[in-house]
Amino acid sequence: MKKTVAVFFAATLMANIIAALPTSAAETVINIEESAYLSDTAGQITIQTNGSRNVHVTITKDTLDGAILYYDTCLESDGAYCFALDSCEFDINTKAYVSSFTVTVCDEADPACSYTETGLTVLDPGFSLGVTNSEFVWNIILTESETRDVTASVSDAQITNSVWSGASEIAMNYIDFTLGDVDGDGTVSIQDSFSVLLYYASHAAGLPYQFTDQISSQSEDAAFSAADVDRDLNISIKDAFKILTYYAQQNAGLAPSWD
Ligand SMILES: [Ca+2]
Ligand SMILES: [Ca+2]
Repeated sequence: MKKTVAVFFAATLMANIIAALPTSAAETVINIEESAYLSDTAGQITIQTNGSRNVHVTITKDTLDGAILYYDTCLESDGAYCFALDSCEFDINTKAYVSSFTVTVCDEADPACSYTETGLTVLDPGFSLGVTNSEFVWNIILTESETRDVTASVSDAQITNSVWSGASEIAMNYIDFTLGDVDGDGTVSIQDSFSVLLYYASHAAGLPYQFTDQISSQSEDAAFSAADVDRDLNISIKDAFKILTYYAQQNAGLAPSWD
């Protein structure tokens, strides 16, 4: 029974695994406060970040009743962050306790720069032969680029010294932009608002207008993200109005805000 369960989980993870790469330990280790939903902690994922970019982490657990949000937090300094995970979800098919998690990491300032992995599995020590804990280590490397590309090398999870472990090396390219500065001239102005209006009206009329059809010092992807100030991945008249409001507040000597 136990051997069958262990083989099943190995096969499940193998389907999601691409290649193996080692990760290095960071000096700073920060323990994230446990979710209120945790009941039988048997695993953890350590997320290592490098450099000055803030990384947003979301972890949900897959259950028969749907997804439960476990963590939704921003990692604001480089180091290693440890998230406790449980194995308390009963799998009616295998008659064993196990938890399957979905983990998403993204650049806090550029949420479109994002990586998601499903099926990160924490085994129950009581049902898995020779396993006392499940541990996963992710090393996140963020690099500025003109386009967003993500590559992930996910190791083949295996039992080492009674620990079910896996490691991932995730390289993510983010685009550097300033919210509201659509033409990239360094300021949020009425011209930026006008560009958004023009984009919205053109697309509403079925015309293939792009931000870079006008003078712009940045790429179309960067201009789009700068224009989408309410971050709904759509360019609407609301974005134009928000930029105009921001510009007016700025000119009035107030502290402008996107909220
Ligand atoms: Ca501008
Ligand atoms: Ca928008």
